[in-house]
Amino acid sequence: MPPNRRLSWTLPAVLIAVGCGDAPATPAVTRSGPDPWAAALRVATAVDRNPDPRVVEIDLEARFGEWEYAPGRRVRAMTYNGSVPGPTIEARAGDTVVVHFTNRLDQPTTIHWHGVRVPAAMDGSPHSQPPVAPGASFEYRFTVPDAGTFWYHPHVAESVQMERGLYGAIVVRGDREPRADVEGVLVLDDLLLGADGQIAPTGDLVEQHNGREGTVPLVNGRAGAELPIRAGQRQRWRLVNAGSARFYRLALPGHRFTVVGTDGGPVETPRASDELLLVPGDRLDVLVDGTGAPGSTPVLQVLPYARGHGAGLTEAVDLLRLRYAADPALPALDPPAAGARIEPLATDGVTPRTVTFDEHIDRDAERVVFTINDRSYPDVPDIVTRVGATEVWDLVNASEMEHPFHLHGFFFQVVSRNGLPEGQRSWEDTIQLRGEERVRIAFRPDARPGHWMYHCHILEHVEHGMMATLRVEP
Ligand SMILES: [Cu+2]
Repeated sequence: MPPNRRLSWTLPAVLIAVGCGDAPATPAVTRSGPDPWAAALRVATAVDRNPDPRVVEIDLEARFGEWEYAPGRRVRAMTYNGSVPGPTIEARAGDTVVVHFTNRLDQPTTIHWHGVRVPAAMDGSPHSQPPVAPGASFEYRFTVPDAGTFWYHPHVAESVQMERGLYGAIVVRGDREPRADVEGVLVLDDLLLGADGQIAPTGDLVEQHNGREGTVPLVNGRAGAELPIRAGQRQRWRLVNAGSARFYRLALPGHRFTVVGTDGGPVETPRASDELLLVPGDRLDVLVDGTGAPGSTPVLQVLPYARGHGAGLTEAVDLLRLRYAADPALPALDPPAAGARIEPLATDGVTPRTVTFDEHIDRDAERVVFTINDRSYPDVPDIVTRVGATEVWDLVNASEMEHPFHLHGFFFQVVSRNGLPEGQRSWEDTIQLRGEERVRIAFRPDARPGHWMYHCHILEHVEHGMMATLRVEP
């Protein structure tokens, strides 16, 4: 296997700094230690069977399996290659990724490469390909042009297949990465268990309306895991929200997060924050400096968050305990260097399109209906544009409930929220859309024509119609 791909889980931390843009101030070897992700939080790396260092070629199989989410606690699950999360796909920006996918489930599925700028035919959406039938195979082949943290999951029966374990992380490294002593993915999710201890079947109207929120918080598919850390150490966390409907408002008492990346890769200026918010589908790339005392055990918490109609957490929940080694503190590292320049998209003269998200209950049919511009998928008229045209969309949430917005294929910039300019420029594919909020976004489709979905990333809302198509013509 190519040596440049195996940086995150199995090698000592000293190797992670190799090739980074930030020159180490002190020899990295003095800072290395055991890999904190080696035990409870470990996620396997997808095995690359192609000797070409610029090609990552892997086998991926969706199959039923047992998911041990806590020691001795197992549920029947859907897995990629037998594990939850599925193996992390690691590559360098510009690499070609080839995935030999086989569906061993009893139902059709696809894989969507969330955030990766793939050709439309590889996007795994309902317009990209017929679903892969049980027993059938499909070869996904694309390049990964951007450094960042992405993820993969089905785009068929999402609220069943993703809830049962079908998701995995994608880590793409660039030439300039912020320096950290150790790094790893933290994929967030939760489980809702039935009386039999198994994953609860699809719920009632309230669950269909609010989206499923589980009672067992998970990090990397495990409940109650601990993350070792050392005082003074800098950890890089690649956070992915793979939950159906949970909004993760995170805080770690006594610590600050430094955000170095969002959905589309590095931010311009790393920014310190006491809290993070990840809506479903979202990613954040953060540095956590070990400002705690040797021997202490601070807890990463999910803070209360009301997202409309009584949905969301009302009390803080413990997500992950950190365990500080007794070792004396390492010397603190300098603040991270600036990231990538993000040019603002010129939008002068572009007429914004209004895209309105709403919902109602059809009492006669006893079902909830989620709409885009008053229609439900697949009856929402396509938005049609051309490669290279600047698009400005006013996302209007006419409902009280929040609807995290996801656009396939292209990163966008948030221009303003309720008319107020957005403070920090960034590239996003999934953003918060608060109740009764109006968010203006801008993007410019590059030369990948085709049909691209946009939708709410609360899985139950997608399935009840809050999805539509952007058609990009050559
Ligand atoms: Cu929604």
